[in-house]
Amino acid sequence: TQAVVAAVPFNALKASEHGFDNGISPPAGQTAEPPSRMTTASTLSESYHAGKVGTVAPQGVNATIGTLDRVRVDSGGQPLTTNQGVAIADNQNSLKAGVRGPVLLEDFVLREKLTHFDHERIPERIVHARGSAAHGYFECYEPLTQFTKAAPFQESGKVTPVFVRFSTVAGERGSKDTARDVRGFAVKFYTDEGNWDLVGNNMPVFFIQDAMKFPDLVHAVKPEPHHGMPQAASAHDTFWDFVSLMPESTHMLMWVMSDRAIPRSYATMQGFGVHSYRFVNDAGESVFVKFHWEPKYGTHSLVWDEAVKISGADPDYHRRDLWERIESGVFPEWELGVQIFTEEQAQAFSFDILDATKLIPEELVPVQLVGRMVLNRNPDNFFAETEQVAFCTAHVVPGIDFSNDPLLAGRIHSYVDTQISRLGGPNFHELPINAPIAQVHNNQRDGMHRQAIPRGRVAYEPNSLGGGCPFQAGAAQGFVSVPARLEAKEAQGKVRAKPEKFADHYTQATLFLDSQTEVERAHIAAAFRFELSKVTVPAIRERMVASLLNVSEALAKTVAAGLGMANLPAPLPKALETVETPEVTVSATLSLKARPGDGSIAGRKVALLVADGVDGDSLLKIHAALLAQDAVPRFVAPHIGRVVTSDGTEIEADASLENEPGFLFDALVLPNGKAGVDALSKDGHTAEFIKDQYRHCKPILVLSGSQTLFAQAGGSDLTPSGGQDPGIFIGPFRSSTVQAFIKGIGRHRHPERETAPPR
Ligand code: HDE
Repeated sequence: TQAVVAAVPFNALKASEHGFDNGISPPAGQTAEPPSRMTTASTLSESYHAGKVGTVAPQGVNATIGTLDRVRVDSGGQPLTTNQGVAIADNQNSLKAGVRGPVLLEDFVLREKLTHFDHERIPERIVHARGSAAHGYFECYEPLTQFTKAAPFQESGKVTPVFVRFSTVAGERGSKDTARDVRGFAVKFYTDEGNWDLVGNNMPVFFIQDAMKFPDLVHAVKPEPHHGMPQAASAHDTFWDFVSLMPESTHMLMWVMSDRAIPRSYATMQGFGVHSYRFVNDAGESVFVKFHWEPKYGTHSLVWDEAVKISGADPDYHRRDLWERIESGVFPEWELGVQIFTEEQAQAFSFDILDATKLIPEELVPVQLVGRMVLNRNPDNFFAETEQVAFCTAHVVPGIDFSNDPLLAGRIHSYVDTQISRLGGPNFHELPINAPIAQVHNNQRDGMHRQAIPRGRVAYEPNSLGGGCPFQAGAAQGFVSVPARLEAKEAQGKVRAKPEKFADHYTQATLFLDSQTEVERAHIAAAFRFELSKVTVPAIRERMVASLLNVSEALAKTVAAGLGMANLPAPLPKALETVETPEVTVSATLSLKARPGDGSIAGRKVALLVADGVDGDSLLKIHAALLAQDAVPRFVAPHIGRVVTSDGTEIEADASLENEPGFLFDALVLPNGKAGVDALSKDGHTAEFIKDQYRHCKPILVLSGSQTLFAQAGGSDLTPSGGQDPGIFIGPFRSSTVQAFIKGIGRHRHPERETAPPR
């Protein structure tokens, strides 16, 4: 017999956590020894010049991790102490006046322990409370000095450490990961000229145009204030009441009702800076820039039924996925893209680039790839790093500047402001995860929780007693704001108003919809139907359909029919009847179809169903073939533990049909071996497992021995229109079939089989 050990997530830097320092060998190709030195810019730059970009990822070590070492605590082999370092003799019993007597006030050990515990929660983020983060690095491809003097873009191969946090927006800290929602995509670059936070989302536009409306938007989407429901969901009256009265949100609603709002993984989402920013070069010249993150593994989503089921079986689905990818060395990776354009170009566009509800079609301004970002290390402590990290749009470095986007203006204020109450004072920048690598020297002093010990008697400038230090850096070294040009109209005086093009609320909503495939459009209509079906006030549903009529009559009609509306309402009056002709009316790159990534199956979870008596040989070969491609094959059996195959081989099942249901996997293999298949078919979970995989359009490999099992669960290799289903692979065990199956997993999903309602 031969024992097969399941694929354990493994990080060489944390070998002890996986028991690999106890005489067990790490998986092939991995080393239990941490690298002996830090990965530096120059070592990566060598690999870049050797043409190895995209293939060399340093094993979880980077410059920020080094600076965090000073505060890392490792208690291995140490006695328990109080916060004063006094060793504790007894951690079980409080100090009493006799065994049955009262507890004494002098018990400082008990009191310290309870007091600290009583205060160990901090307020959660007002929005984006639920999130997960990782360390990594950004590597520049070619110098961008022509456009910007920002430190990360000055040399090819230059590496800048990053910490990245992904999040949902509406749900509370403990809410499910797979809610229909926007995802935050916040990147902190620890550049050698100070921290730069690019605080973006996984969608390129936003609900509102002016920061003035943000508290209203958030109050509308959060649980309703009288009863605190629903959690992590926009499907309720107040959200739809607000957005149906705010037609500027229509474009964003198209994105949020699309599958983009239910990503498969943080590693398979695009990211966007949303606003127009500025690049500024050494000569002080500036261009506009929009930032894009393009995932190496493609942009992939869940389907709604799947997202709903996952939220019950594994509310930590995205957190777990990010963690496991990094622990197992399949590092999430993105390329940074920039759309660069001038003030003159911007003025000619049919839309306003200061309006965060508009995107710039890639056909109009192409996306240039300027570097890549790799996430290669999980945090050591969730609270100290993921919870305490403070992203602020105000954190920019020389070479990056703001545009006049009025939404951005509010953000520049709000993020610093919120940290002061969330993290308990103005010194949050000293928390290790927030501290820049660049040195900090100024005359700011004191405040709650101050860590630094500034020396000397001088805390003012100008001074002569401190030799004039710290001195003002001047324009050559210091941050200089771009003297942005003011248009004549804007110079007229103070106004509370918007530029006219902001009032075109529908053109780009239609652009997005028209750029989707038929399946994607069907999902958008279904999402509107579902969300609005949860709205109890008919007038709100009608107003929303009236607004959709301005986007697409077909969409409005489908949604109205889905809501059982007898008559279509009149279209909502538009703020602007005549709009400028858009440059682009269909942008293929807005469809997920255009974003398959590199086609690899790295990180995908594949279930191989097993029970006593299955054919082991074929399954072990399939398991090995999947592992060789960095996928995560798991043996799933009626119970966890030992399964004995027909030839007596022992397989260790690390998941059961009950504890990891079918919808948690990206693909399915049904085995050969009569006794095993019979055993599986007796367990009702098997049919559910197959049904969900089938319904969610996942690739399924059906070895001949399971053909009946598959058919009994409702599976078929024909599509509803009678064609061959490209995601179903039925046949005897052959390596060509396995290869075809692997290719099918690379395609992620096979919507040809989908019907609504499901067959
Ligand atoms: Fe945020 N937002 N936001 N936001 N946002 C916060 O800051 C705010 C907006 C985004 O992982 C808060 O530290 C205002 C757009 C992300 O820690 C808060 C406005 C975009 C994160 C705040 C916006 C974002 C936040 C809550 C309109 C995409 C999570 C806690 C003017 C470009 C960062 C915190 C993390 C978090 C304010 C609009 C992205 C309250 C006032 C547009 C990714 O300060």
